[in-house]
Amino acid sequence: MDFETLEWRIQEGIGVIVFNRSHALNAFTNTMLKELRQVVEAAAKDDTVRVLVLTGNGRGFSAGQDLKEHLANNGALNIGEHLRQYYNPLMERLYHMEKPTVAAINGVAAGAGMSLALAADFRIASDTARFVQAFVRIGLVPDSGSTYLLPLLVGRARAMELAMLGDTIDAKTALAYGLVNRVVASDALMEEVMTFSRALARQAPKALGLIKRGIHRGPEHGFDEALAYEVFLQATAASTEDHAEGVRAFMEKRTPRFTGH
Ligand code: LHQ
Repeated sequence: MDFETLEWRIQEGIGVIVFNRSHALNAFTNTMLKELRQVVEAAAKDDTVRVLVLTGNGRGFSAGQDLKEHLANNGALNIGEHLRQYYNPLMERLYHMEKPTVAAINGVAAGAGMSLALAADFRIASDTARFVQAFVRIGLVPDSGSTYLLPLLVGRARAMELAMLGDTIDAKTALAYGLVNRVVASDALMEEVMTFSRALARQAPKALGLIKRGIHRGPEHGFDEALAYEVFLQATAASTEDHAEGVRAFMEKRTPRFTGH
């Protein structure tokens, strides 16, 4: 697959999407949003992709909506329609993808660029990364999932502060807030992300997809419902060949070889 605004490669079972509009800090244009959706859908369906990584070229992860394109198109498409048509389907596909997703945050993540990072399962940030809920700075509200994911990750008080003041926080603060999993030296970012992703790629793929479903469902439902849902998820996991292989490998004192079946 060839793209105008992205690079895409599969390496050792890890799909890597690289945003490639570095002159605009990888701000999202309509073309880029369409291409992102296409590549995320392809990655979700491709069994050779065990883990999906998202990162950016240059000094930005993504600055969110390309405001120059937005200004040029103003009137042609209202914001609500823009979100429904471009952002929401992308975010839904990324969030619900039944394989692990890792945002490798190489630089500034602003507005919907930050929302996209929040929709991944893991965030590994370079020490040069910055985060800004830029929406309020232009009189807008957080979109693309931030009103839901930000308070889940950092708690309501901090989410309110970030969303209402629109201040920029650095990687160290993001780690203290629980917004990112790890902070690493900028020149080691992709190496660390690949090591982390290889560890995920060695696990049983169906189990990871089911774990994600269980954890996603968790907070909106009560404990008793979680117990009942775990019964369904576990029965599904237990019916896989990978489960049988995992038990066999344990008995034989060897590393399991998981195939995704
Ligand atoms: C940009 C952008 C950008 C274009 C930097 N667009 N060029 C959804 C639906 C519909 C409409 C509205 O929005 C949404 C959701 C959203 O995402 S709303 C939020 C949109 N994003 C923003 O408001 C962030 C705007 N950018 C910034 O505040 C700063 O650029 C940040 C804090 C990200 C980085 O600051 P600096 O490191 O100081 O970089 P810079 O401002 O100098 O930017 C570098 C270049 O990138 C510059 O271009 P130039 O030609 O002057 O070198 C910027 O114009 C361009 N750029 N963000 N969103």
